[in-house]
Amino acid sequence: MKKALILVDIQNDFLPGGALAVPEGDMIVPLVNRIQEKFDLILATQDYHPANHASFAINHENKKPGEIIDLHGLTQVLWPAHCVQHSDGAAFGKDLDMARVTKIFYKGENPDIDSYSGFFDNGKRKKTGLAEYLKSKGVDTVYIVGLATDFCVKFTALDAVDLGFETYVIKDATRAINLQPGDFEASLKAMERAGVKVIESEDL
Ligand code: VGL
Ligand code: ZN
Repeated sequence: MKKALILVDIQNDFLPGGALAVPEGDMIVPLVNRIQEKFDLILATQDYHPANHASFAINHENKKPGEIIDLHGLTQVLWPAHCVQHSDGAAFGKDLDMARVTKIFYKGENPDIDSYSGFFDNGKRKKTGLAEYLKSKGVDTVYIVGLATDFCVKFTALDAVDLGFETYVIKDATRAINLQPGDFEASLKAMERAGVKVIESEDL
């Protein structure tokens, strides 16, 4: 069994003060740093949007963040502009230990489609290369942490299971956006139903 730890989108815009701040997002950082010693392979995803990205409310007339639109046939939540390429908001949190991260997988670079999963865009049209990289390293088990539980962590975990990886989400090393109250718990349940094992960091 070869295990990898995947750090999902632990970027300034998802941390307090960021454009799409996840409540308590900063609280996972010391924990994520601490658990890294348990893994041989550590990877990160980085939400990395061009300024004209279609997921930004500002790029649509008369739309506000939180509204939902149909984007080329896919349901799309509109977000505040966030994680714009080369901006400080797109950078990894300054207290996040990146020294042992061997590869970063970018997502959300295509302006016409959003990308919650670290593996594919939301239409599953294009791969990020994460699955192929994990397989090339002989990884069969992935542990997922980061932001946000109810979006990028969830879709990364669901795809990981689908791709045949034994998949764990370390619940206390994630935080949710909670557009609706209860989205954190609902997303954990949805992941469990799909075969993701939801654990606490103390179970490692
Ligand atoms: C995310 C919304 C938009 C996430 C990324 O990382 O969970 N959520 N872009
Ligand atoms: Zn995004």
